Amino acid sequence: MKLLVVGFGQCGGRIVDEFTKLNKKARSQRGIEIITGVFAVNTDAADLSGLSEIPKSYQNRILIGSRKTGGHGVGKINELGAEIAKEDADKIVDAIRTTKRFFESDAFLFIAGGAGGTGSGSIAVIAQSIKERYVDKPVYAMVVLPFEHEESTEDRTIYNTATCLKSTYSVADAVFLVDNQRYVRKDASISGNLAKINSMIVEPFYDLLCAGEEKKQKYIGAKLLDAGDIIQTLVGWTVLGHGRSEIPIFRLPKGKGQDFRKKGDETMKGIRAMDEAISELSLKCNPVDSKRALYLLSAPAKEMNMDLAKALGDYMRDIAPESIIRNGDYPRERGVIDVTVVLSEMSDVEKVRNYYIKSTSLIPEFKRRADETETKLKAVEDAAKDIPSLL
Ligand SMILES: Nc1nc2c(ncn2[C@@H]2O[C@H](COP(=O)(O)OP(=O)(O)OP(=O)(O)O)[C@@H](O)[C@H]2O)c(=O)[nH]1
Ligand SMILES: [Mg+2]
Repeated sequence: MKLLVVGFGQCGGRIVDEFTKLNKKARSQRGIEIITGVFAVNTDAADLSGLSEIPKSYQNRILIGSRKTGGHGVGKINELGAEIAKEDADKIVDAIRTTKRFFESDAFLFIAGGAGGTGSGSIAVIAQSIKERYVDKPVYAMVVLPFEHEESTEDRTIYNTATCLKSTYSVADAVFLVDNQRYVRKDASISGNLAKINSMIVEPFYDLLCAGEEKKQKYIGAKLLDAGDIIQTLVGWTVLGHGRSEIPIFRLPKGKGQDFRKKGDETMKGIRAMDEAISELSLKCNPVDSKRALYLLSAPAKEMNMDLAKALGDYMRDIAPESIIRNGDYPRERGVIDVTVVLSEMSDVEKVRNYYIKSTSLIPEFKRRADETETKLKAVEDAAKDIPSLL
């Protein structure tokens, strides 16, 4: 499957940088292309210059709203981000539309941090413009949810995330939810390491996108997972994960009973990889709530067997009993068993629900603060009424 990826705001741009790297890796390791175009959209010129992989041209690094912000961002006001995106929508759509390999794209993937101003405000606006123009191509969004410490220090964090999620969900075909906090859970040392987190965020996309693009017979699985399967799976709230088990590259010569033991071993390792994929999902959620799911097993051809395929299928069925489950195998890896999991059409996502509830209670508080500021300003103005003006 080939994606055209667009990042909005700093977070979005950096993750697209990571997707650009992923495409380079697919090209050099596997000789295939999985990305048709990379774009970063921002109100902040410095953030655009800070990117490293996206081509430096103004068609790929798109500065919007420079008349309003002077190229310095919108300072967390996502309403302003949305307004600027509406004004400059044509500029963005034209850049996307005229990219060389536009028509090879199976879908769009738009990415933004929910808590900021530019990305949070603009992602849904541009998703809507693209959706109206290209009715047949799915538009997927990835919204990155803030770290816990950001939520506790600034109310805008929650409010921006809630408004971004609501608007994006209403226009995109599916929304990948990615919770920043999940990536520091296991290893606190990476808490400040956004680059590391970004590479973990894009990791599950590697095999998922590559599997259907293989042209060589020996890398095509018994059950090929292609763009059609992925598009059929992606609807509404979506999470994804990736897990891996190491397996020895060289084996001792076959002894009596070893074949049987080996098969059992592989099945265990496959299950362990799937376990990891599920426990490392991009957002904590209950798999029972998913209505569509997908898993991809990637391992050396000789390690894939019916027992392993059945064990993984049973595992998925157990955790997501109401889901339509699609699957595929990808005989590519050496020395590892990789499992990629996507859970989609989630009927309930606690974290999203909480953002909505908390923001609703914040609205009167924001109004009260705005009124208070106005009253104070008025008082200052009143006090100045007898002072002569120099203008
Ligand atoms: N995973 C990840 N999250 C990031 C990254 N950069 C920022 N974020 C998160 O994204 C949110 C802030 O969004 P930004 O993208 O910085 O904001 P923006 O869209 O540029 O908006 P303004 O700067 O307010 O105009 C916060 O929750 C950050 O933790 C990144 O590179 N990776
Ligand atoms: Mg910014």
